[in-house]
Amino acid sequence: MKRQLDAHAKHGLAAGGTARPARADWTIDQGWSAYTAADHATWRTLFERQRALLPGRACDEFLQGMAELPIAPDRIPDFRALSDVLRARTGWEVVAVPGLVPDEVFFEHLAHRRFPAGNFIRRPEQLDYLEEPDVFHDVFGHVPMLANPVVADYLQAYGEGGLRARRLGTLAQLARVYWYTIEFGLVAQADGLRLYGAGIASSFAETTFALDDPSPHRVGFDLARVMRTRYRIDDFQEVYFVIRSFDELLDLARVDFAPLYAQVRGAPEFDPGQLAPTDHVRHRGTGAHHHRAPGDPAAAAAEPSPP
Ligand code: HBI
Ligand code: FE
Repeated sequence: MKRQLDAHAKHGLAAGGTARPARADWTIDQGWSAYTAADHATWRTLFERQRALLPGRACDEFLQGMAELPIAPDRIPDFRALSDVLRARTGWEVVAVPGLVPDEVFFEHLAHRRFPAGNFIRRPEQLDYLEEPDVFHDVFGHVPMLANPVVADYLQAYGEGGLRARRLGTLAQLARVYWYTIEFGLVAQADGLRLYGAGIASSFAETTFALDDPSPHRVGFDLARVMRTRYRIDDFQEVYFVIRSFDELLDLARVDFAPLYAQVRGAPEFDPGQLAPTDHVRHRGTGAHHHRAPGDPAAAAAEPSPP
């Protein structure tokens, strides 16, 4: 199964134990001039195939952010130029990191409106498979939404909430909220469902799977429900949660999670493909993608196609 694994795939393994960063906050220089022509060509390939899919699938805010920021097909963006524009819009900047960083370092950056982005780009043979977030996932997937004031505040609140959740022992619950919003969120627009999650927006195969495929459930977002829902890191999601508008994220940035953690603690968890009786089900998935038998010829057809 080829797919883009996200940051959380190696949750906790980020620091590795061996690597000792030169700077305490794990930032490095992007090293923009060290990118090769092949690196820029990989960026272009990834960019062009997403660009063809996103109109009508990415939410208006994503497309607007992309249009306003210096993110273009011809080259990997220079984080300094990108940060100059982003800072003027929402006070965020993009800083370079070598890959996954420890949770507390990640949260500390977000809490200060710094988005840590991998400076490396995947190899050409890895267009659809990646274990750590690279510059395409981080910049193409995440940064356009950071030009939106609501998402900008929400992500900062997530960073602050992450530091609290570490102390409370509720990191797993908080990480699910991040996963099902910032990474794999859908939003209902006037003309239908659109993606805003970076894990979808940066994945060629999941872009169509999340929106067009009958297999996954699409369920109205509910905070306590999401906190109780496990997620897949090795395949497409079995369920996508749909916000009605970005005002719902704005509420999330303000709500005190502590009473919710108490409510959720001890409550049964949901498997990714399981529906709850109280769900607002927008689309009941067939589950065909995840339930197919290995070697089933129909399954092969359901595989994401290579680039
Ligand atoms: N580091 N660079 C990077 N990017 C992430 O998305 C990231 C991370 N470290 C930890 C982490 N994500 C998650 O495990 C937390 O959101 C829970
Ligand atoms: Fe991500």
